[in-house]
Amino acid sequence: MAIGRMEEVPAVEGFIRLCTDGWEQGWHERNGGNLTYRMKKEDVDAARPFFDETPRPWVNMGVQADNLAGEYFITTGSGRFMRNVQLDAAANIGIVEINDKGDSWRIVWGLGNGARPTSEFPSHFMNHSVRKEVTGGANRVIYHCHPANIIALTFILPLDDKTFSRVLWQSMTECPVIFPEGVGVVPWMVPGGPEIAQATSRLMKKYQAAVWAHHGIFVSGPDFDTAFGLAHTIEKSAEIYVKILSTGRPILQTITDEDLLAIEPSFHITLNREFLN
Ligand code: 2HA
Ligand code: ZN
Repeated sequence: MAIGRMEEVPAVEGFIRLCTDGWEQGWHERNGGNLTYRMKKEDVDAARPFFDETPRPWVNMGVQADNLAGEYFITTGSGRFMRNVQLDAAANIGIVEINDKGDSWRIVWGLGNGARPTSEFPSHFMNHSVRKEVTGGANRVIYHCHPANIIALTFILPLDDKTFSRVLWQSMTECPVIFPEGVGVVPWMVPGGPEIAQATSRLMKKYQAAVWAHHGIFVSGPDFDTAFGLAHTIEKSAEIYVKILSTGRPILQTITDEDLLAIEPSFHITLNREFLN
């Protein structure tokens, strides 16, 4: 059946579904969190019939990436609420085109009533550039959300990559398989600014995910399922650890470093040796 509206374009449909899933998890109070997707050529071809007749003016981003020149992104809107995306996509998300210098965007669809791309667009953009490069073009999704348990851990654990990676690996057996390189940790920084964008993109050269202290998580992935699944896995593991601590009982046994290493051959992974004792 022919596609009759933008919301039926598979990439847009997947984008909307992730927004709804994140809202249902309780990760997107008010306007919290944001999502961007770097479209494939076939996505752009499917979406183009629904683009506005005239694109809106170019807006300089203050960040630049050669490897994103000419790309199209689906993005949530600044100040828009994830819970509303499923009800009115055109008002709450949109599609932007990047210019041939890789330093400006213009809206070609959606973001109605004067909305702009997410306040974290510079962060997303810089991280798309890094992830596109280190994954040979495979990475397409950047997702930021505010899950309560991982945020809670940033108040009681030292803010270093090794501590967080080990706690997450040891609280749920699938974690080392899903992120064998571990996770990065960014200390508290002003949201939406260039500093948090740069600090995160430094970490995303090594990791698929970064924890933002007292704020949330920032994940990447090749598709919506994988990126959402990564956030879901990290938060589930954090929730288990918070529950363990909440019992007030001493930890009698855990997944040891020996156990972690024993996972490697069956799952064809290599754990980050910096995080093993
Ligand atoms: O979109 O979550 O980090 C609102 C935020 C900023
Ligand atoms: Zn946030």
